[in-house]
Amino acid sequence: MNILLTGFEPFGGEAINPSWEVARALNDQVIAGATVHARCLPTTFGGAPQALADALSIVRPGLVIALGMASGRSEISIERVAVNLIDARIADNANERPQDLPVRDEAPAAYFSTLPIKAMRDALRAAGHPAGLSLSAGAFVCNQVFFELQHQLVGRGIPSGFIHVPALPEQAARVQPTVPSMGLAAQIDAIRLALAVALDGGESLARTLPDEGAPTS
Ligand code: PCA
Repeated sequence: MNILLTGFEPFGGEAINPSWEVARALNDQVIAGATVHARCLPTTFGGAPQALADALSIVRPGLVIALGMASGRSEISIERVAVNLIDARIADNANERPQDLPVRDEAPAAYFSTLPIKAMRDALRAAGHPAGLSLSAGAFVCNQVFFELQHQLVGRGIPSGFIHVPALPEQAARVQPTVPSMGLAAQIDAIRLALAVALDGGESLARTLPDEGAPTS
């Protein structure tokens, strides 16, 4: 079984995006018998949906988690809902700033994550990772990709959803006042565990973790 794990290229003037650093660190890892395929999506409204569609058709995943960075969040943020709205607060990497538009015409107002989000949150917390559920993935490219992901997979029975990760310490250190941050190693451990729980449908951690090296922190 293949897992598609996406991250984003840096945006908003940053030189690094932890979402891609986490995804690329997990690329080719085998988790509970499933292989992680990492893909980096462009942080552009014009390019991200097609890049996602291409990744889905090449990887043919049985599980998809898209990652993005949310500066200012203090925990691993498991998103519950994607909304059919684009309202960019800043310019994307193509210098576009679309506002008050639907992600897709003639699509529902929102889609829910189809991941076992509460089991994921509980497992992350039990393993010592700050984690929570979020009711908004924003209205920028991350929400667009989350909405596209749920739309493209509707009715396919493939669990999919979105997780926002905090800024890295080195990013937080450059902002005054500083924003919350989480080190890359902890983010990687947390997302590896999130994938294991998602694969398992959240039923039994004991069955999925032993061979794959549960996070030690
Ligand atoms: N975060 C942005 C887009 C890319 C990313 O990593 C967002 O939250 O929309």
